[in-house]
Amino acid sequence: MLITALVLPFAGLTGGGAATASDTADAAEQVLNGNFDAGTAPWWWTANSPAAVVDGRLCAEVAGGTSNAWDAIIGQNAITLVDGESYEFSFTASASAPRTVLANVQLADPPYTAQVSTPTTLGAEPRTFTTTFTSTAETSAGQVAFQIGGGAEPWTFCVDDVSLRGGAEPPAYEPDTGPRVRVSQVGYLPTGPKRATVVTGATAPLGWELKDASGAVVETGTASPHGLDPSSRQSTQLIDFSGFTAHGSGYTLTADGETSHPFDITPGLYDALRSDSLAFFYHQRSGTPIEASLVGTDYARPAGHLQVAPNQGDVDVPCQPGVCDYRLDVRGGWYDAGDQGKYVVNGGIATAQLLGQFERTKTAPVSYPDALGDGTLRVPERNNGVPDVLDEARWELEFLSRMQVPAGQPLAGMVHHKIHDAQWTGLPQRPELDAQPRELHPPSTAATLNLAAVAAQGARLFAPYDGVFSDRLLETARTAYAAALAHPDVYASPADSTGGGAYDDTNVSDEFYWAAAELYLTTGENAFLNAVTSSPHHTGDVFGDAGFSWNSLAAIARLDLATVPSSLPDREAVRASVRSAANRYVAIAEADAWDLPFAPAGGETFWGSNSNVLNNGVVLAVAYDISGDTRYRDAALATVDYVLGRNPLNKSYVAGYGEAPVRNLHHRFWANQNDPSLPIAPPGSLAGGPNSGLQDPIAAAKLAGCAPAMCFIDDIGSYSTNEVAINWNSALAWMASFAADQGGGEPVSGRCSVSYQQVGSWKDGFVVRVAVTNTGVRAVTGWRLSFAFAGAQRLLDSWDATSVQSGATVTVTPAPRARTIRPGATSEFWFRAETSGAAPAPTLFRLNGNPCTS
Ligand code: 9MR
Ligand code: 9MR
Repeated sequence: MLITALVLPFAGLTGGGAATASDTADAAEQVLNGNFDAGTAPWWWTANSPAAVVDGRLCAEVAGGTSNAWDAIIGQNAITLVDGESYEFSFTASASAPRTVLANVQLADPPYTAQVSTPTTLGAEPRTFTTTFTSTAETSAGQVAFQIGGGAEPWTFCVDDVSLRGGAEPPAYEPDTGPRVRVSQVGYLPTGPKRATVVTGATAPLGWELKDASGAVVETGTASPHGLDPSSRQSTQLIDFSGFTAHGSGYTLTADGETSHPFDITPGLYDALRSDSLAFFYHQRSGTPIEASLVGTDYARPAGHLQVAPNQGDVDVPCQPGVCDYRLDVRGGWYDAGDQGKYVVNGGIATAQLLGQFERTKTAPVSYPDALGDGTLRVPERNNGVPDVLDEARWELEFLSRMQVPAGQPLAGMVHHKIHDAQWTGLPQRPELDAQPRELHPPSTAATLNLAAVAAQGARLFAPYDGVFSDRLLETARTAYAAALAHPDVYASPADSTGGGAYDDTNVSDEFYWAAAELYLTTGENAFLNAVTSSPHHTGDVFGDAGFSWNSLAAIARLDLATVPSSLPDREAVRASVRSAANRYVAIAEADAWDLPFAPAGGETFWGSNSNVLNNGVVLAVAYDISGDTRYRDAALATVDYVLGRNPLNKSYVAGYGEAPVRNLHHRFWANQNDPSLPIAPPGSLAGGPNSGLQDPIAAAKLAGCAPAMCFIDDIGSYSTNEVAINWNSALAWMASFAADQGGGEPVSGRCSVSYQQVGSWKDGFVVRVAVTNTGVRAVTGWRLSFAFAGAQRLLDSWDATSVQSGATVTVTPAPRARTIRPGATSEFWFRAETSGAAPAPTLFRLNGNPCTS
């Protein structure tokens, strides 16, 4: 970085305890969080001087061996300076050994012109320095910078009470919301719903025109006035152009004199999003190099947290003082979010949604299992014979298992709630350069049940690919569940949020339900069935209007009980409960200006709201999968439209997607806004989204008074609106996969029916008779029947057909004499299979790829 420092005389600078009284004392404060009460944001620093809040001050460990003052900087950007206005700049600072630093108010970008650049000599005792100046710059891109480089030896710089008073009140933040016609900036499926929202004062119905890329009008219509939308406090009208089904790119919608961002209409619309939203998880991997060959050079980085200096974890990690006296190897897993903590409760839901999107393809008629198969993702394990989405989930399952308290220790079988830095690191912070000590935090019942649930789900899904791993997962799940029963109320402390998030939760009845459900679906055992059916969640309302998240897991349990094949006695009631929730969501969407099936309490938005929106989409998608009712599919897809730009801010909340995507996500490595040599978040990364709680200094300073759905700012400092997180991207990935599957159009059903009957069994196996009936009007010749085993079933042999098992999927081709099935005729075959655990009959059979009734 090149800095042109204009060195001012010492005049105006006073050292000592008391600040000079000045007429700027009551003037507007331009520095945010100058006393570090809100942590480190929005302050940033160069990688060679990592800083943290210590005893209420910001302290940086400054590396030695640099030449220039500006080789190490602590700074804050986006400072507004007004030409001709006078300012008072003050701060309190100290140094571990006497040093002279430069305290600057300057331009953040070339030519970095300084208004003040004061050589300031610091000592061990904190001293307050004050200087005044009159700005000669007019900018909103000013910077306060402490240039602390240039020393041979490392030292510690501490600063507090940084203030820059004067000028005008910082200008009110005005989001650029672009054209008032709001569409999904990515586009629409030819056979799917196509709806848009116009923000307008007009009360009479507006005419609209759909234009193709050449500007030719291809469709016209009239919008429906919707009135005031409380989420944005704006008046709206709705456009429905679902009737237009041609394919193409570069379409625009025009209404009320405004033209939307361009969008596509194509069946493959969501294919890239399906893989990019999953690639996010590879990017977030800890304990392995992120390879340029898979992600490109911008995103490649060395392994983080493999105990290579300066990293202090995660291979041999102690507990927080007093928590335990053993150490654990907890390498691997995914970093949670913009921070580099690893939290079992959040790892749980994210893993469940990756496993779940794969498991869905075994039962959902409109799904394409191959799209999630081996070789579909940019992961190191591609082409290992295991579907890549399962490889990605395994990366986290291995980590989660390592968090379990070893046998022989107090609380054996319980799971440590989390592992993270002892102090919060700031931004940017490359994982491999994090020098903080890492610590295990106490075990919790919630974490233990998260492991029990996902290990049990993993056990059934991995059975066809890796029996040893599957058995190990099931053992882990059983141990965890038993430990949770023995210690049912060990809660993470809400106060435990130094250096990492708390993820506290004192209601674990939903986690108990979830773990029991997954264990039941995997084993079929009565003890787990009883725990499921006796849980208050089994018949309670688990699908809230505000969606589910990391601390409300009963919905995931219910969705799996509704879809994964099992002998659950009240399975039909469970499936009906998903449909009735979906009916309610459809009604909410019908009343909403953005067709959004989301109604948070009091209309307020909250931390991570985008994932709750998408999770309501997940419930609707499952309702569609089990019923075929396209009203559910359409309401589900509206949640994807919303995150892709059809929203009050006209912002695509998914990096790299749409015309106006988020760029400055809160992330310690994708911290381009703070350090231009670092990348922005990779395509497919989802922002947390609107949060009317304004829980970070940037949001608090810039968004006061915002309408709930507009409480969002694309600034790296706004961690309460603009962070990424594994549990948010897992919701996006689930929905992207569902949406991509819808691009293939309506399945051709009603042409076949299958009867699958177990006709004999022995200790570890069974015999099945399968009858395929042609219910269509044409003969089927050269047929192929496929289905997926839900659990550990393994095909041994078959009669009257050739059957081959690959992974979970069995593909059957007829004996030569049975090649043709005439309309109304039935072809039969038998097979034998081995198994352990529950061996439920598959519920979805496809004849030549098309779903049959069963
Ligand atoms: O940077 C942190 C971010 O990754 C977390 O999501 C967020 C919530 O736990 O916290 C951020 O860190 C802030 C912390 O919560 C409070 N102190 C200030 C931290 C940022 O400087
Ligand atoms: O997603 C979490 C949200 O529900 C909480 O309100 C918030 C504050 O506790 O924390 C969120 O989780 C953050 C976690 O604490 C630390 N890593 C980043 C997570 C996403 O911001």
